[in-house]
Amino acid sequence: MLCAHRAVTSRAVASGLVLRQGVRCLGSMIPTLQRDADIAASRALAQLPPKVASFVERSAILCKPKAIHVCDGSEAEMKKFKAEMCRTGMLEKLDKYHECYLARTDPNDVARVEKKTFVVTEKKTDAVPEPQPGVEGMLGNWMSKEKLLEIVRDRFLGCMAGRTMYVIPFSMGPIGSPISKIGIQLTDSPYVVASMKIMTRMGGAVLGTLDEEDFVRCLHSVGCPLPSMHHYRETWPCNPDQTIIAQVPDSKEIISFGSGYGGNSLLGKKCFALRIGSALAYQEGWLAEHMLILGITNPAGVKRYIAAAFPSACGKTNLAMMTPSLPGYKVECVGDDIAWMKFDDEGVLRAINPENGFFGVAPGTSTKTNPVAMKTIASNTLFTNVAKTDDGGVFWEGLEEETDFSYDITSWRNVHPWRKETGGLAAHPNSRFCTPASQCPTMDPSWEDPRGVPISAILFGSRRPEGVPMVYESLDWKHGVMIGAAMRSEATAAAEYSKKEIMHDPFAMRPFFGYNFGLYLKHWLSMDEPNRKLPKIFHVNWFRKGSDGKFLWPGFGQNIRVLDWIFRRLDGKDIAMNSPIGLLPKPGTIDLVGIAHLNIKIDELFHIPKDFWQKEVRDVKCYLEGQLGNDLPEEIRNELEKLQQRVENMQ
Ligand code: GTP
Ligand code: SPV
Ligand code: MN
Repeated sequence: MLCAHRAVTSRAVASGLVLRQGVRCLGSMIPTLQRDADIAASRALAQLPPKVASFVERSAILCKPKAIHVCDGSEAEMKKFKAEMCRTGMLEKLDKYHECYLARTDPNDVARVEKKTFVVTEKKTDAVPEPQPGVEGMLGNWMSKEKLLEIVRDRFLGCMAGRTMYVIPFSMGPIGSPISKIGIQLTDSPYVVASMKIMTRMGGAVLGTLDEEDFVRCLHSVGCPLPSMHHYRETWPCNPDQTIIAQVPDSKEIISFGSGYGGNSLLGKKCFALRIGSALAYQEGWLAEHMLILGITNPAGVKRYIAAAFPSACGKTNLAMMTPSLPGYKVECVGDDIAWMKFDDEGVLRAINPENGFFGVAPGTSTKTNPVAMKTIASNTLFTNVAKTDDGGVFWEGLEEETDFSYDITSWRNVHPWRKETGGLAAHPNSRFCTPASQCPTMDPSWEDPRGVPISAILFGSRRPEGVPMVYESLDWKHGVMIGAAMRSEATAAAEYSKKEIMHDPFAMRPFFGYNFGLYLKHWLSMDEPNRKLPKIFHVNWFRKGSDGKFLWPGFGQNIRVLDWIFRRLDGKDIAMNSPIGLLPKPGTIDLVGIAHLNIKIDELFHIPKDFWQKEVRDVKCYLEGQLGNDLPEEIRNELEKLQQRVENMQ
């Protein structure tokens, strides 16, 4: 491990990556303005470690809040905040359940905004690859430090006027674990405070373990000083025209302005655990990935762990919480969105979930598709942009069969009574539940083990309506890395794309890379070292459609049939056969016992049309060569060439 670490670090330096160890430019994006005696004397600052106090003070002088509140993370504090939000109309209590609330956002602030998300580094190529001439780079947006400084001075000056600045100490990973990392988020949104309380380990206890030289500084504002000067939904302040989400790996800073929603504002999640996380992981020799982690126990009682990277809204939460339809199998959840993984001294890849809650897609979740999630969210849950029933319950598309329609419904856009025939969607397609992981009845006993759980397989998967089989296995590690690089998926409502186009989304990380994707690929390839037990890599697709436009596979709990095949492959069973794209299940080796009545078209699910794959390889090659130019590793180029040859030779 040590020696791999050194190799990675020296390569990082050689490649000119700006994450120089030992060089710190702390707080560099927050300008030093004239001291404010009132703020300096604030009692809030006195309780903080000096470097945290200094970060808060500088930020307060810039943002000019009316008060500063250091969150202790207690239940009493949360109760107070929620009551206050109910009073102002930001939250509505859902009387049908215990301690559940609903927030409705401004209709212009409903998802992550990828086009306004930037990685800020000294050199552009530290953050994003240099595309071939004439090609527009699609693998992240770069901004210079100078430009960000200008934006911070411009947008943040006085941006919290009339509002409280909340100081949120939080830990990604269990408090005190050697793998965990600490952040301090400043925000003027009480909704963000309540959400961070669920999603992270948050509060005063974190300060006790804080290393003053090593915490991530996160500054967030909804960008609406009071009295209000512009238009937004009164109960959901935001500033969509001025929104920016910037991460500065060099100084471990995150600066977010204008949005109160999801990954834009809960800065521990995508900004920290993935963008800053992946940059640190590169530097330190580990992996920060957009992956669920699950434990699976087979009928013989053997247990393994699997990590899976699917793009946003492509099924991670549902797979991590699945209720297996095959008798004797048990699936347990370690995490549903993010994995931090590192090879240990025995050469085993170990993974932790840095989060403490789920921020899950609501529509499609039901007792039929995901009973575990339904149990998890039955109390202490913050819902956003779902619809509400007149008896104080929630409603969204997918809950029709378990909803009493004698009560009227208020849609996410506040239309009451909402009617299906005329009202459009009741819930926004990216509406979410924010709920504590500890409430999930299938949490894995080891989910908080600081050593992490041992990973035996990595799955890549996405929404592919055409051409891509339900499961195939990579030939080896290099081929597997190429499969990750070649991922594409139908766009979803999790970001700002409105059409259902098929987009490239390497490793399900396209919106989340914290450094140059060419280096990321080399980093993945470098994991293949002697004495390591590399996980096997698979690709899965639950979303293939037939000629009638309907899904060919029932999905959800039935996906265990695919996990069962994968499990048996991990045991070395002879159930796979060669194909041009990788190893496919031999006929009859996917267990379909008990679902004959569903008339699954299994041949269609595994068909690999030559013309489709000829085009697929061409598109992927063109994309990766165009996007990465000289940064495309030779190994990946070779893998693509070999795939192309095999497809050309197909009958
Ligand atoms: P993010 O939280 O955005 O990262 O999404 P995710 O990857 O966790 O996706 P999630 O499990 O929330 O699923 C997104 C949508 O896909 C929901 O509407 C689900 O109901 C639906 N879905 C999940 N798994 C399946 C499946 O196996 N088959 C089908 N047809 N739909 C699925
Ligand atoms: C995703 O988009 O992948 C999510 C939701 O998990 S958000 O927190 O908004 O990023
Ligand atoms: Mn996600």
